[in-house]
Amino acid sequence: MKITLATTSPLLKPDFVFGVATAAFQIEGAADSREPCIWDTFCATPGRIKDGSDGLVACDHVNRWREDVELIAGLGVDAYRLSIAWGRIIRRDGSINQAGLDFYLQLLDALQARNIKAFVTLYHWDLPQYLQDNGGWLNRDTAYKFAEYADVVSRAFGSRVYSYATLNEPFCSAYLSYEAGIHAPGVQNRKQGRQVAHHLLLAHGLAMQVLQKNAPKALNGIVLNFSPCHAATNSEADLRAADMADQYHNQWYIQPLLEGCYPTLLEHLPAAEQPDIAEGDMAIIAQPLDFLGVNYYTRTVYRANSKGWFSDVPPTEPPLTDMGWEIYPQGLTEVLLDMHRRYKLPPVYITENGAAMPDKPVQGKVQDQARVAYFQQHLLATEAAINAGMRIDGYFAWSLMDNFEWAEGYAKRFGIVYVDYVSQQRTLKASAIALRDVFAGRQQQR
Ligand code: IFM
Repeated sequence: MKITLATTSPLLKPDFVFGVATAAFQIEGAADSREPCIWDTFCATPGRIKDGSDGLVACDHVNRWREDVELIAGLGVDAYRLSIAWGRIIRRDGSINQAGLDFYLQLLDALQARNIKAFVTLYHWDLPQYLQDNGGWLNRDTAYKFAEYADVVSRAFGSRVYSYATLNEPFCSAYLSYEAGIHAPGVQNRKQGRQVAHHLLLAHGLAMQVLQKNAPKALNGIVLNFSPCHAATNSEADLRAADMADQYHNQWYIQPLLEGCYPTLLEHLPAAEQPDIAEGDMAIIAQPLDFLGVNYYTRTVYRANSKGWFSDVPPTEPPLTDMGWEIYPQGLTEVLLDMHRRYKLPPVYITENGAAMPDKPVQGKVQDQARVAYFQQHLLATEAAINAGMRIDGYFAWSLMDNFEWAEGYAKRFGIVYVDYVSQQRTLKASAIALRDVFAGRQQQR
């Protein structure tokens, strides 16, 4: 099966950026050459990770980065999205780990030598444990520490970086980590979740000021995840529940950035459960953005619950991915056009999109046709948003290769490249070949 785009597709225009994405903790390994992070602690806590695994070796990328850069270049992408491990750069005593910086500098140089744009995310969930020991994201001071880290990185990397994202999916670092308790550090506390969200957004605003000063030519912004929130029924209660979920899970993160305020839902929360917001915070948060990264995987359905709040209704009907997430490509067009209508947006990049599938190599090949179909449908959904008048400048497949899928461990495979975790052999799946063909066809037209 191939991925087919019409020759007139806006995705085939010369400036549209195609890339693949990864994140430090999920692929790097080499944990002994960085500070421990909250995910190391979480992994070491029995019962937290489904397969009992950890990120100590992962895809051994720190030792295999040369091979991985060749792999990326071989796909014919324009860009590679990676994240930096904070604890590989700043030690517990506050000193700078030059070896950690050098690792990324070599990687960035190798990408630049191959004309691959580096999209660098500063924080993809791996908070150094030494900061967690001091309160982590509940401590307002962590936001200022983040700006210092952004300063060190952006000075060291110079012109090697095409784009910086401050945070990846602050919803996950706040809600999944502090309310749902399923991500590190595994807390279940509503007030804390909201406080963490606020401090993350503050950290973003402070770091944006640093990035615009140190890297004014880079595209500086943030990556948020979105899921359209649909009502389980047409009842007034369920429709209201879906609207609350949308405010809480989607607008809570984008509205402060673009309009300097939280959604009105905040005012309806009990005072004791509202975040503390210091004078001037919202102005810091609402720094102008050069781009907004949008991560999309699925939609979510909600019903009203007896507590006047909302509960999600997990999907049961196929098509589902191996994560149990509904395959719902039209939801991507929906969230994009919804924010296009609501906000004055900067240029948008789809910074993550992909699917976990139960891949198995057969005679050395991985025929992940369902993933090929997933990409085909979601590329068309992106195209539909552009054709409806929205500016979207790029699309990144999640993920370059199979990796540590957080609380799911290594059992869920999102890669377009199959990783054998025993031999660390990488094998292109059919989806990688299909995407490579799209990119190659495009090069020929240029
Ligand atoms: O693997 C994650 C990634 O780290 C952040 N976005 C969602 C992906 C799939 O769950």
